Amino acid sequence: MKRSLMIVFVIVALGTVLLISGCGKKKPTLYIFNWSDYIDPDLLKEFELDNNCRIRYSTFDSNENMLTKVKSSTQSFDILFPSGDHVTILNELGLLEELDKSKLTNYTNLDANLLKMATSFDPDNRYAIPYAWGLTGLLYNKQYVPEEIVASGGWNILGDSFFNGINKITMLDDAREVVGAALIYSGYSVNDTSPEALAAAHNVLKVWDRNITQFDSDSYKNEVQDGTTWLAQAYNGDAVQLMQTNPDLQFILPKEGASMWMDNMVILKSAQEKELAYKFIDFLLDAEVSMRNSEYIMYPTPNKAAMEMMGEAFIQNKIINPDEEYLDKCYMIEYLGDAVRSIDQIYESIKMN
Ligand code: N2P
Repeated sequence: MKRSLMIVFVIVALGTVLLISGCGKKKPTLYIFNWSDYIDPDLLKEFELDNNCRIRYSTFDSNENMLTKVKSSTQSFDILFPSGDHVTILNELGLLEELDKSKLTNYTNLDANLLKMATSFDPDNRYAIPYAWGLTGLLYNKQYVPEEIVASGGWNILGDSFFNGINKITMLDDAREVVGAALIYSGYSVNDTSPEALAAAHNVLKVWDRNITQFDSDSYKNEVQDGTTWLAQAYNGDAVQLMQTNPDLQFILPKEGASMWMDNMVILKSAQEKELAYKFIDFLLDAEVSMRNSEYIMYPTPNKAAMEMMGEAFIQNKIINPDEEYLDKCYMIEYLGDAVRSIDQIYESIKMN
């Protein structure tokens, strides 16, 4: 055999061996869509290595934006992390896969009480696996906001005349959170859509809006550190993440109470990699993995086995784990059906101003 022919033969043979052994195969890819700053990135790498797959991870900053993308996107996701009310919305749209719990060997790690709570948005826990829960309050930088301004400890700090004309306050880009804060301040539940409750909340928001520069759920995290923003409506765990490295940042759980939410993992009916999606959810349900993740994201997990392993600093942190007495003043953001439109309208009119 001629030397060049021999080389061609070897290359073809090698290629065939590689193809048969599967090494030439494209790795399966899992598409995940989650809130920003809401997972320990090392865990993603570990899962990829252990399962010889790739993860394409994208983030969103509000349920509304997530929903718009999921409905309009040509690229389909496998796993989403919606809040409870949006689990119901996604399910009503027929987008969710009914879960086969036999594929989730670590499901029993979940706290039975929190699973029961989750039935308010997912009856019989058929579509969603609770992931983390938290509260929304106020984050401020004490370099810029004097102690006497925040001393009242209530939501109305947002309307304080100290902030008039200086454009240093942001609120979340989230209708339920913005109108919810005004509802709580006015003495109503975040789920109250009665005309009196909404009129009261709207009036409060008109006053707060004089101080609000933007409705944003992400850039405030840098801005509250560099002085662009002094005070921001923020999720408690995101605030604690920032406070770990910046001692000027403080967080207030407003004295009137706060909104509460539970975020979840769901698999889309249209998912291309369902088996891998189950594996990923089961991986995150492992007690040690879940404990590591919670200590990274700084949100409590509904994983009871993980909570039992959590370090003292996490457990003792009153921003993440407030007393029962405070939790009694908090309202879980619930699915409101069409009534949510009146909340959206108020939010849009405030945002437009
Ligand atoms: C994580 C945001 C928490 C989700 N960065 C609020 N539901």
